[in-house]
Amino acid sequence: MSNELELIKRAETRNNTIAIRSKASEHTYANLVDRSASIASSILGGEGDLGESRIAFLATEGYDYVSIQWGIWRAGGVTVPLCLSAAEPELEYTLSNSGTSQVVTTRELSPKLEVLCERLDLRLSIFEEMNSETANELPDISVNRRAMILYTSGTTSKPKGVVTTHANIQSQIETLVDAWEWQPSDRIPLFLPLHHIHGIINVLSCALWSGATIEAFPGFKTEAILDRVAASAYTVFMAVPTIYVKLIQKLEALSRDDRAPIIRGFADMRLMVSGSAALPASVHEQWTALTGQKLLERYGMTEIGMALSNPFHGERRPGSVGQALPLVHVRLVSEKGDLVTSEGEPGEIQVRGPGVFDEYWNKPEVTAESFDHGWFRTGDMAVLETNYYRIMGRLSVDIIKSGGYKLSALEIEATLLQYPEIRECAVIGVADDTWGEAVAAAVVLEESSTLNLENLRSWCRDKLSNYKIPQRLLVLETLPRNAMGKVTKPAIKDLI
Ligand code: MLC
Ligand code: AMP
Repeated sequence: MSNELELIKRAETRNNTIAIRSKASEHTYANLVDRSASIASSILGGEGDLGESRIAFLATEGYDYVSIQWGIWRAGGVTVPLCLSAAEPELEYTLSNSGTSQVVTTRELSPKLEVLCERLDLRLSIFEEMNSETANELPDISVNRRAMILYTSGTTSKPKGVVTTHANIQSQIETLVDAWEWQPSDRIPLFLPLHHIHGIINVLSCALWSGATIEAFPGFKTEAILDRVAASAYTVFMAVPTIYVKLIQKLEALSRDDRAPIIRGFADMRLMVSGSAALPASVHEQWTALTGQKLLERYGMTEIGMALSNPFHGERRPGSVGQALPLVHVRLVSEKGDLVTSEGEPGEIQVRGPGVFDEYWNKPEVTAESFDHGWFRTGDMAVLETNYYRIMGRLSVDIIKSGGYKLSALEIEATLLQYPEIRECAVIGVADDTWGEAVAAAVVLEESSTLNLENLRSWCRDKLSNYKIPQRLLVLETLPRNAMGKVTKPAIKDLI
């Protein structure tokens, strides 16, 4: 009997409890355990242990996704989940940068990867065809082994691969299961993308660790989700602020009668969480006025899991992110490098603890620079006010948060500069009521260019995920610069 990961061991005790339900199907924990073992055997193809080989996979939210994810882990591989809306150059970068050796996807999604895998000479396996006849003895997986690489944008043009071990992931899960009192009786909708930590850890993994039931949707399908909310299908709900803004708009447009069962469904939930971007206090208050629910806002990051959270019991303060979660240590460090010891004084959030990631993939120097004596530098500023942290913003203007996605202005600029008519450009995030920030591009054009937003956006579609495509365009004669000749983005922001 092999030494299984804790997540699998726990699933083995849940037997016929429903783990994942979708519109078309229902699967028990026993199904997941069996299917992931067969996927593991198929990926191993007779080998004993993948030995941390990177296996990329593309699957929609749900049973297929988890079977593949667990299958890779049980075979000793490192999961590299791919973004469903990524354009081909982005997929190619992820596959190449991670040194992926095999790719797994479903029959439906395979056209997205076939040509690319052939070009990169990568084996592409189809989930529906992975039915290993022989059940391999699965390897022992030490928790200190690498488990997952998630690509995150930052202050470099290309995204970095954040590597977490099984121990990191388990700690991130245990922190939230403990703080938010996850129960086997919980039922949660899953609609967030599964190439980011919010969907993977906070929703999917916490639910499966706890023996709860997930209802999976292929993205945020408002009508379908609200139908189920009205049927009181859920006890827990987790989303990014943009989704709460969209829900408020939707509910306010409904008649009182149509709205009533949905409001009841939300009001009856035991927990509703917001995170991944700042939840404006006004949205927090509107949601309470509409549903009676006080949203629990928390703060986290791909590299650290969740770090700060308003309390499950106690005051949930609009505009604040609460205190350090169990197992997480947080400190603020001033611009001068001093430890902040008093309330009201801002500083950079630094974090340490067992949930903090292992390394940036193949980037030892960047990894080393990201830590200050063992404390991870988040690049986010915060202040402590009557015992609650409040996020003040980010240190870098090159990082944009839009719809809960972290975007690198530099990556978008590098792409736009490939457009033959663009001579210079500066990308910034501009405040937006729905998206938090919207991507805006200020450009200087080659003479005689007739570029407009529409043709720029359609050109971008082959190169960038839809949420990275500029929403606004400002054509300038020259870009404003500082005395050093560097483009001054905030000045552009003022112009827009
Ligand atoms: C899409 N659109 C945008 C946009 N994204 N417009 C402006 N800004 C954006 N960011 C436009 C599209 O171009 C399209 O327009 C229309 O909106 C619908 O696109 P869509 O992709 O179908 O949107 P939708 O499904 O409504 O998606 C919205 C969303 C999604 C909020 C559900 O963005 C989402 O799932 N975000 C969550 C991301 C996430 O999980 N982040 C967590 C990272 S981890 P048109 O004109 O073409 O119709 C992390 C750590 C932590 O941050 O703390 O959790
Ligand atoms: P990511 O790199 O995609 O994991 O995004 C992490 C970033 O999201 C953090 O560094 C913050 O800038 C931002 N973030 C997450 N939660 C919150 C929150 N509650 N309030 C403000 N910003 C947040």
